[in-house]
Amino acid sequence: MTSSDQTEFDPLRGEAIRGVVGTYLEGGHDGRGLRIAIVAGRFNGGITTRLIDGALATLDEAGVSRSDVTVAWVPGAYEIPMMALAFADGPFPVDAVITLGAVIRGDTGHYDIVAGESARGVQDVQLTTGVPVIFGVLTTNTVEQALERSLPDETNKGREAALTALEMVSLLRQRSGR
Ligand code: INI
Repeated sequence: MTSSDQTEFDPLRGEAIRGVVGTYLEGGHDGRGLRIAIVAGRFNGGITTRLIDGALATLDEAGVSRSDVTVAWVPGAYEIPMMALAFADGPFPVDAVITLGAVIRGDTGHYDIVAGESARGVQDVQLTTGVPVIFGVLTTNTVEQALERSLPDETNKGREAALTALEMVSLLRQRSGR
């Protein structure tokens, strides 16, 4: 048995738990009818664009209409929470916000501040508004690591962020009885 055998979620174990509790919730990935905002940092924009590509392809697969998707560029990861708040709490709130960015340690002396404040702000927005705001901001040591996490395949972190958005919307709707 490898360590990933032991650490990865096993659906069979999940089903066993479903059978022994009163209520068991799991989020789905049906995006039909959902309104989604993508807030992307222009800093390291070559990476961010690759993350947007991954997110859009995944939203397409899930049935989200492109006309229900808004993409907003902000200067960098530090500005992401402010724009996310505008989408989560504005006059026409979306169902979920996907934040995408790239903070690369090698390029910045204030890596910890930019990365940390971006993450903290995103969490603040989702907890204060109740709208899921997904943290798809890469925080890496090198450009190579950022490129590797934004490949045009199943491992793309923008794709992962989009799936997380769909799952959280689904879970929160089940919890609220919608
Ligand atoms: N913004 C990023 O998104 N990634 C970075 O790696 C980065 N670096 O290296 O500094 C970065 N800085 C800009 C920051 O997000 C703000 O836009 C800027 O500080 C103005 O508030």
